[in-house]
Amino acid sequence: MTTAHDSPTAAGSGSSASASFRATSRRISAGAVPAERVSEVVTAVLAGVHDAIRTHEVTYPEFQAAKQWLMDVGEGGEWPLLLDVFVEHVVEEVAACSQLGTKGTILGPYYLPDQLKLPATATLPMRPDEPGIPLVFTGQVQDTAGDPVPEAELDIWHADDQGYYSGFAPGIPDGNLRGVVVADGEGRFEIGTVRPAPYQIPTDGPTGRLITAAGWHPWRPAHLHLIVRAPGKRPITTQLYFAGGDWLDSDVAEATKPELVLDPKPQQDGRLRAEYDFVLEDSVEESE
Ligand code: MBD
Ligand code: FE
Repeated sequence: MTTAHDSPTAAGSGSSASASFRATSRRISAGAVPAERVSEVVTAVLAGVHDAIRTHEVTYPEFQAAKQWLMDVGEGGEWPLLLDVFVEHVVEEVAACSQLGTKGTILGPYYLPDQLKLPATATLPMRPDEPGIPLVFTGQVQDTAGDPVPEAELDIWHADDQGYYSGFAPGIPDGNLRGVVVADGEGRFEIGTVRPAPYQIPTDGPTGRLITAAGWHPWRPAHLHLIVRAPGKRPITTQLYFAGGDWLDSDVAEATKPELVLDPKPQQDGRLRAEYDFVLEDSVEESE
């Protein structure tokens, strides 16, 4: 548990992602996946590990250090963080290879379902003194023919001006900078928020220790997370980034795409304004 004295950078964010994952994801029961599938995928994963050991002549001390670190990842509750940062982008690549319309990218560990429903023109829940540059995010949800999609929902969440997520970093009110915006009859929306800061993987947990040990950097570029959904449409899970922002070309989670970059411009009232139109394809029947 975190205390008031902990910095919100603490491994707290990474470990509370474990509790959130357990609370929100369905468990696949043993036997639900055919043995052939388990065998072929696990054999391939192990072959990759074996190959790395041979190629790099991994030693006993290195093997024992790896074991220790893997135990720390579990005990520190950082499996969701670690896997979403280093693996999810390839799962998304495979899942989305047939998807038309707006590009998707990874969900990440900090989504929380069932947030406040808001009208098409709305301001996300925020503290009275919420730090950061005010941002107006506006646009339209369309279908692949370019027609407006009524009843579209934009489930949006993002880090604050310090890079911290409500529900995961301590000291931020529940639901801060999160909401489900219901677009108008023409699929249009106008969302008031503040510009998020880049996100730093907590440096004090096992994921951060790996990053430090390898000499990598722990940053994701600033981003808005969105799930855009509408009746009869295939939902998209995506993120939008900011042109010219730090780490845009070296995201530790490798989740940026050139189609997903906003270019906000200052308006007369001093707020930044960014526009983005989403394109949803018709949903196919459940294939899972
Ligand atoms: C994030 O904010 C995030 O979006 C991902 C994918 C991983 C870690 C932190
Ligand atoms: Fe994020």
